[in-house]
Amino acid sequence: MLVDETKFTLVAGHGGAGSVSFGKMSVVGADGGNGGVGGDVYIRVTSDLKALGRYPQDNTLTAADGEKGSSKRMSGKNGKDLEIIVPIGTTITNILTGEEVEFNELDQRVVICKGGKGGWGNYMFKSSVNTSPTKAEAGLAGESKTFKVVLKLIAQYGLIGLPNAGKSSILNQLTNADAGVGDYPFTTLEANLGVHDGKIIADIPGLIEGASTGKGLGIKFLKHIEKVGMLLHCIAANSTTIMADYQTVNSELEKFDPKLLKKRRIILLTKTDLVTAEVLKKQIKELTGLGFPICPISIYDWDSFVKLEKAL
Ligand SMILES: Nc1nc2c(ncn2[C@@H]2O[C@H](COP(=O)(O)OP(=O)(O)OP(=O)(O)O)[C@@H](O)[C@H]2O)c(=O)[nH]1
Ligand SMILES: [Mg+2]
Repeated sequence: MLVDETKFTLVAGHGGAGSVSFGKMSVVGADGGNGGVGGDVYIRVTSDLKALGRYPQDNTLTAADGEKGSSKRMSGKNGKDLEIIVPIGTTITNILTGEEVEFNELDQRVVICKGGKGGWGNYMFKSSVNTSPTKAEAGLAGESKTFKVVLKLIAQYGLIGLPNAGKSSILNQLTNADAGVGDYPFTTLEANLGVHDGKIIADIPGLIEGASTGKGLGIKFLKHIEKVGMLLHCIAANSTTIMADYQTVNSELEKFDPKLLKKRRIILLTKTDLVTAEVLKKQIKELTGLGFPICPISIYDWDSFVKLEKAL
């Protein structure tokens, strides 16, 4: 399942304690080393949309603590860093401060919680007047922050439409994706991504009437559309109600957020091989009134994809 929301607490490692130690020969005096620095917590950005699945709600993820210092002025080992992997398009919000960080760049890697400083060993407190101090510091705690984590898809193009309109078939034709295709509604339960000419295309599960209020799979994915550059609105040509099909999806977009209607859009009139040239002509005329470019397409017509690629 695509996890697109979670909450986690990230804790950087605690600094190691400084050591109290004395060299065997009295002339050496204090020789306790410093504690190691606690591990940092990093966030790294991946193209794997399912990455949040490894962080169940309310988990606490901790980097390793720094180790204690030891005799002969030996510093403790620094704690190992922890790397959290989030999909591109993830926003994290610090629950306490409200501070937000957006991750919109592949392979971006940032420190999100700094590890605690290691404590000084007694060697560091040595002076000409006191060669045998018994004092050493405890390490400091690492930063700890709780984040709300929300993923919104980032894609240049988003395929939308009623269930069964042919969205996944188009994604598969245009890109390297291998999305499931089936002759029944809701074949696609999670968004699929493909890359065409360096641009990301998202295949968004079918929207039905009531999607904006949670019917079907819609609402989970409508919010993803906010971050999509251009909509590729698929309408099946073999439907006898193409205008109503258009309106259903359009009004769900509007109800969810009227700003979605301002997005650039191309209408893909799909499965054109299933209708006669005469019917197709009539449909194109009907849809022209909507004011969007119209692109008739069929997975059995190579030329139609060449035209679509040009349009993109
Ligand atoms: N004849 C014909 N059939 C098509 C065409 N494109 C898709 N289909 C068929 O239509 C059915 C639905 O296609 P999908 O690509 O799964 O449709 P979808 O819009 O992704 O459907 P959901 O994921 O359920 O929302 C499948 O049986 C496809 O083989 C086309 O151009 N011509
Ligand atoms: Mg599909």
